[in-house]
Amino acid sequence: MRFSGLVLLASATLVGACGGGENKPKDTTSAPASAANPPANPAPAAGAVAKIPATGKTWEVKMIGDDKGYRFEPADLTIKTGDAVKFIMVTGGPHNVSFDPATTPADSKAQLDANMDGKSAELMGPTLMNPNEEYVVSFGGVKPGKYEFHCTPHLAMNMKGTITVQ
Ligand SMILES: [Cu+2]
Repeated sequence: MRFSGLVLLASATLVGACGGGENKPKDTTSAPASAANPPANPAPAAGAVAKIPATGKTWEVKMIGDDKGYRFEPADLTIKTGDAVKFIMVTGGPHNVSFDPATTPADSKAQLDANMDGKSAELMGPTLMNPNEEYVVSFGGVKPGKYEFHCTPHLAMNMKGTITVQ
């Protein structure tokens, strides 16, 4: 099977040379100096933090709810800066992973938040409903410290864990 390259040339040459008669507006009032239009500012806000992808190992944490209770397995994990943690929905959802803004180390809070895709709120990952759904959090640029997390729907059932970054 062979494809011959099909090149679509969209030649958008506008031939509308409109040299129409000059229709000067009557100059009865002098045009006011143009109001200062605020320039569009596409630049990100100062202090914005960009996501830093993981470069190290990817660890796995299962999210489980069964007759033994609701839990992360393992609940406590030690990783290195630049690793990633993959949360896997196994049973008993919906689950999520939510870091507590009050306990997350201040010097890495913005970075961790920036590293989380599809957040529902600050430091709160999306809700995983179905078995084998995954949510990966990069710890790129996240400094050493202890990061406490929980599952929002099952916080009252003590579905909590910690990630220690070395
Ligand atoms: Cu849960």
